[in-house]
Amino acid sequence: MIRIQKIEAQRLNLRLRKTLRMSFGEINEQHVLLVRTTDVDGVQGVGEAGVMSGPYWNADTIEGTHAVVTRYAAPWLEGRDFANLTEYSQMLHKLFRGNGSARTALEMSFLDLEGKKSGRRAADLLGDGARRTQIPVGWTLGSNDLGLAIEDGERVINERGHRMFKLKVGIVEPEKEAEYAGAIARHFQGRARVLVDANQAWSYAEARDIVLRFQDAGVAAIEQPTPGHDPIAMRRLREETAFRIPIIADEPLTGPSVAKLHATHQSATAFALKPQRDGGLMASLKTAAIAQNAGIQCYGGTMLETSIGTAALLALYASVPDLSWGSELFGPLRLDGDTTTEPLLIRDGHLQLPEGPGLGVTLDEDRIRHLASLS
Ligand code: MUC
Ligand code: MG
Repeated sequence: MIRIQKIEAQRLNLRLRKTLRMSFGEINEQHVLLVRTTDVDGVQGVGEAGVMSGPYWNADTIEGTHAVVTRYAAPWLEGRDFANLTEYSQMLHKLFRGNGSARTALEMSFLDLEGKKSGRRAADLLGDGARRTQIPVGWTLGSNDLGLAIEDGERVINERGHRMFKLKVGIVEPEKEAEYAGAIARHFQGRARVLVDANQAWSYAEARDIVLRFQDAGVAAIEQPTPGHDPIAMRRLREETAFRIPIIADEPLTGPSVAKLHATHQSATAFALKPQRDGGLMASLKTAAIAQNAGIQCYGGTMLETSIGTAALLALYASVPDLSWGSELFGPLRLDGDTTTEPLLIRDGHLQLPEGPGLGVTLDEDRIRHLASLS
């Protein structure tokens, strides 16, 4: 039994090393809420949620996330006993609705605490325990200068051995983007596969033609080409255009019940997992189980976490039944600052599961203080 003494939240402000362009606009900032949960024995667990600037990718804001943790959750959790993360997560569902970012940061910090108390790795406390000790991690290439993107791709293959590149599309004319993606796919053929992510850019009518262009360009998969709220329309698009290119669902998967609907209608080949969007770590585990039962593959998504959140997602993705599409856990490499003393290790294109209990990371309080002082 773990009795919670105190839950504290701290806001950190980071910048992206390079502008992230998506179909809906440019992102340069990452706002992080660090959550620390301390039990009556003085053991502390840590978690985080990151919001890319404002409520642009989804509805969450850093201010709302902070308010939910400190005002609507902490006072009801402090002083209470919980046997495990499952019980803790059930309590969070009684306390507030939605707010996947707040739920994720709270669950992560409880998971880290539970691991530290029991001497077990976070990955062993999730689902049926760790199924992998490393997971593939991709890298995003720039979408507007082919020469630079190829140079960057060669550099990171050399340095870290990535075997998957992601390109953001839905930003300029689709014809140009398909041509660009094709040039990258051809250049790295046999060494790295190329995924494109349209972040819901195109209407269904537009997508019919566009998706086929990316298929012909040799792209390995396309993430969220259309607005995702209608699983039947997503399925119809796949059937009517008879395209073979795998579709990864992302933005619409806002929880296990929605994931169930998408699974029933077979709206996608794969589901991107993202606890902040799924509604927490436990919700992501449920989404992964729903995918497995429906023969849908999984992809380990990111919301650009620092090394704390990345370690938690690594534990989650190490424990899910399927991870056919690998992951995009490159948050710490894209952020101008970090929260831990040591970076997570990437070896031969694979992020390595740390050995230590809980999330297996050590906080760097000086770096955290610095990030908290930035506006
Ligand atoms: C997404 O998949 O839409 C965060 C980082 C990134 O590359 O994309 C976003 C999330
Ligand atoms: Mg996406």
